[in-house]
Amino acid sequence: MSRFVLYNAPQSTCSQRVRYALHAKGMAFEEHKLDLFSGDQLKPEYLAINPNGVVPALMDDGQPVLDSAVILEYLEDIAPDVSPLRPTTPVEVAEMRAMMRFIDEVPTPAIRTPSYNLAFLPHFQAMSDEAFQALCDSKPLRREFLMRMGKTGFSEADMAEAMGRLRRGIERMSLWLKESGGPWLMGAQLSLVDIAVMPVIVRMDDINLGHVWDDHPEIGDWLDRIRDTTPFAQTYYHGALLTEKYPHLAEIRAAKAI
Ligand SMILES: N[C@@H](CCC(=O)N[C@@H](CS)C(=O)NCC(=O)O)C(=O)O
Repeated sequence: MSRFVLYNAPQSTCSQRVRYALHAKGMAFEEHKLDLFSGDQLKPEYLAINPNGVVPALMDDGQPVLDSAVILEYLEDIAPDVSPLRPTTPVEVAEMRAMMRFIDEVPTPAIRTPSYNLAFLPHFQAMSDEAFQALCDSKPLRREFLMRMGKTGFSEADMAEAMGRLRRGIERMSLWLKESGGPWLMGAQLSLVDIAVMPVIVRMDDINLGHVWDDHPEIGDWLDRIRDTTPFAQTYYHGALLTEKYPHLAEIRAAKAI
């Protein structure tokens, strides 16, 4: 059995961060794919690993390490010299962590709203009110989020708020690229900041929200650049994009490309 076991889901943005970092650092791992719509993340055996009932969870020799941003830092802590993804001076590390906090406060939670409205909602619409409420109640981390969505989806106001946050995320990335001189968000080296925000940008592009950076071509260039890295293809295997699972999103995307 491998030292590292990753409990995750192909399309989960938080899982994609961790898959990318593991591949970038050349760490072999055993992957367990959970079906989030069948409730694998809420089964007692998984809750014993992660009481928050979300993916990812990384097991290191049987010891659970939880939360994608924590896991990214953990991988650096245990293998700082293998393909480093963190700067070395305390000031730069503090700067990197502040950037990651911004990502986790602003764009990362915001991407869930359009993802649910545009892709995941049908999974809930056929449920009875009682079954839906029971599902909400069973989620340690996402109870209120799901209740706010309800069976009819997030309101226009919620969508507008999420789009505003995503826009602010794009503007901040653009500023970081300008300040650091690129090509990565902290300058010459790809870092945990790039990995932390990557799934949000890939998801925006996937669900046809790439127009948000029409006025910021440097974001499109950054996306092309990270797509060209070797760990990207290993992370985004078939089934990791929503357009690969939800045909209606692929149709919208194809229509826009004409
Ligand atoms: N802060 C946590 C959030 C994890 C999270 O929200 N995971 C989502 C997938 S990206 C999940 O497992 N959702 C399952 C659910 O809502 O039931 C992390 O970064 O690991």
